[in-house]
Amino acid sequence: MIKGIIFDLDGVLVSTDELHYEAWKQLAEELGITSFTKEDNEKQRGVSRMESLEIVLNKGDKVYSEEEKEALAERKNDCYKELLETLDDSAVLSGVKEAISYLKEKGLLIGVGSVSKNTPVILQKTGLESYIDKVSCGLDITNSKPDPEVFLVAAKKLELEPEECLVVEDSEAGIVAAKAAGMKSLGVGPYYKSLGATYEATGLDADIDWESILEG
Ligand code: B16
Ligand code: MG
Repeated sequence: MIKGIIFDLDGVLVSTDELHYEAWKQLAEELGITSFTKEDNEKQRGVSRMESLEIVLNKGDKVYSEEEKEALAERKNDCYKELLETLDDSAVLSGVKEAISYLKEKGLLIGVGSVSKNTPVILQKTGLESYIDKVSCGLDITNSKPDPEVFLVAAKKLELEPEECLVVEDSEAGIVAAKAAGMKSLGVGPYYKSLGATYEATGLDADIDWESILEG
């Protein structure tokens, strides 16, 4: 029996995945890397900031020290944070508020499980804060997805057992993390069919059979 739903943030609740792409693309261009594409950006879904940086740097041939990499990641984050300043509730993806309201009415607990360290500001700026019971994010963890830590921390904060939680994700790393945490998953987003999730839907605005999913 499912008692709590843990939602990933970027690409599931909000469209910030587009802003991540814009910020990484800008950094790549500043470094003289012109071949960084949307396809490369798809590999950054759900993975940490430093791992995402490696995906950009692998498109070029220059070698950077750890110190330089830290500075580059910070540069990207500054650009991303600037883009986040314009964020409002229009960034909330279609069907999100309706799905959460329905689940809350059914007595489900609602959590967020995101490796993003910008999670609190995103929830605040989009007005999603009031929909969420507990947040587990990049500020709470040391290991990024596909490690299960972010979802296990979310379950603990919700005071639920892992098997009582369902994860909603748009990334393969996130689905692997959910499995490793002992949780079932609902895969959404442009790649929902190839994520390996327990259940699949194009997005939270799809006709989802929550009744049977919640029975576990
Ligand atoms: P930040 P999620 C992930 O969020 C993004 O999908 C990924 O592209 C990003 O690198 C990561 O957060 C770290 O974000 O740089 O803001 O700390 O999908 O787990 O909600
Ligand atoms: Mg995501």
